[in-house]
Amino acid sequence: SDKLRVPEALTFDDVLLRPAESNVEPDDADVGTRVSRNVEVNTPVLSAAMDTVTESDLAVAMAREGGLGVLHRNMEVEDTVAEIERVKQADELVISRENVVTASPDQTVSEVDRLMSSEGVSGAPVVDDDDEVLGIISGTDIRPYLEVGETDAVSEAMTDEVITASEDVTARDALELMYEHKIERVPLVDEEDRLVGLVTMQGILNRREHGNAARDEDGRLRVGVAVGPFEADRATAADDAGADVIFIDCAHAHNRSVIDSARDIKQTVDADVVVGNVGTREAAEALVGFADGLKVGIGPGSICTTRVVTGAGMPQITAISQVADVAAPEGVPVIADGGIRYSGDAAKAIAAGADAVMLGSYFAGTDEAPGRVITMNGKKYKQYRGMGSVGAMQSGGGDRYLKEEDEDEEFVPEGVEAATPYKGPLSQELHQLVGGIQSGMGYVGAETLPEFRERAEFVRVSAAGQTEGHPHDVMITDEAPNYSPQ
Ligand code: RVP
Repeated sequence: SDKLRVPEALTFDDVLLRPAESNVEPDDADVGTRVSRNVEVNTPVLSAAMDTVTESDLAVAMAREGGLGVLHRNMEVEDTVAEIERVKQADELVISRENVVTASPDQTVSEVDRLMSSEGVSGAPVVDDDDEVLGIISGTDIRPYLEVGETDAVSEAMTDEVITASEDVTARDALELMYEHKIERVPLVDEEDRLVGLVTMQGILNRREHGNAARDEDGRLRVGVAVGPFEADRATAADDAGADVIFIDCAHAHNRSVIDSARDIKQTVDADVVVGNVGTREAAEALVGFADGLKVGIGPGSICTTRVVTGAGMPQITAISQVADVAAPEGVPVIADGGIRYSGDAAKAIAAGADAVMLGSYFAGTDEAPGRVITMNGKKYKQYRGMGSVGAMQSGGGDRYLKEEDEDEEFVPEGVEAATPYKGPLSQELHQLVGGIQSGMGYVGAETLPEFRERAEFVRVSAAGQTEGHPHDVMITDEAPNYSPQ
């Protein structure tokens, strides 16, 4: 029957990039891209919105390296807001009044010491009831008092000759002041000497150190947030809190009620709205009219069982290419989500049409991911679970799979709970990933990602070719930073 005259669909291992004449050195290849209509980043990589991958710590690390972290949504809406604020404030040059930790002159030195360590700051302006700046107190002022066990008041210990600046001070001037007076922080004050903000040496150095960071117009780190397909309240709250991109997070976005809801959400927020996941041309056509970005992936994820549980799915290279065929002419960016094990997979995803890639398992083992390191048989791991696993669905978010929540019934999961090797800091992993993409661009002769998509040609790989491509007939003795056998 016609039903069995079926088209072929391909995934990462089915193809390779055909080498082409090149005058591009990998280090010069520019990987800047857009993750959505209005949001540019310097690294074409996003971290998955999963509760074992992206919370504020990882999102901060991602943005500092030029990419975008997408906060998961297995939390209360108010926690989503707090998480966004944590990312937005991480590298803020001027800490605004409400976020400055202050001391009052009649607190005891040990009280202030405890306050500073719980807030993670090393110094605090001392203000009176009218918020007028009287002095500044830091670890160096406090230590001599703590040594002798005295409970003196802050007013005794603080430095009362405070160097302040006005609200509109530039980073350069603030830094000059700090160097000149050998101080670490400058309170900003209004005409009446009332505290309006604080500039710290650490804040300025953070900015300098992360010159490639993904930042918004105000210089704050960028952050993405996942919301459920029908979670207008979380979307509005995330938008108000300053999220740069809102991701409508659904396992199958080519669904009438999901599309209607996503369109409504898009109309009520300022942030860009990326909709997913999709895996076909028709799905892209249904969404491209209003979405600011499309996310691709039906079943490729490392912890995903959608294809075996439901029998549905789309091999990822074909899915990316079908969606990009529709989205690219409309100027709508495409994000390839899931199934990326090696940097070469990321290069293939982009060459097939993606503007950026999203990874879960690749980052779940890093220091910045939630959860602690576990040791099994002498090896270190971190927990990594699908958002459609029983554990993750019990913590919320079953609507990702368009299921009604019913406490009496057992879940039909579409994901598993697993462990992934512990990897150390995220920056190292990302460095390998981006370096691999750049080298791929070198083999194809592309200086930019748009050029990469245009120039890239694929060849089909046989099973023999697949074996040839991995290390073979040897025993690996030293682990490479970017390769481990699957
Ligand atoms: P991977 O990088 O291969 O680990 O895949 C991560 C992606 O898998 C996520 O961004 C998401 O789209 C998908 N996912 C998350 N949970 C599940 C599941 O439980 N099936 N799938």
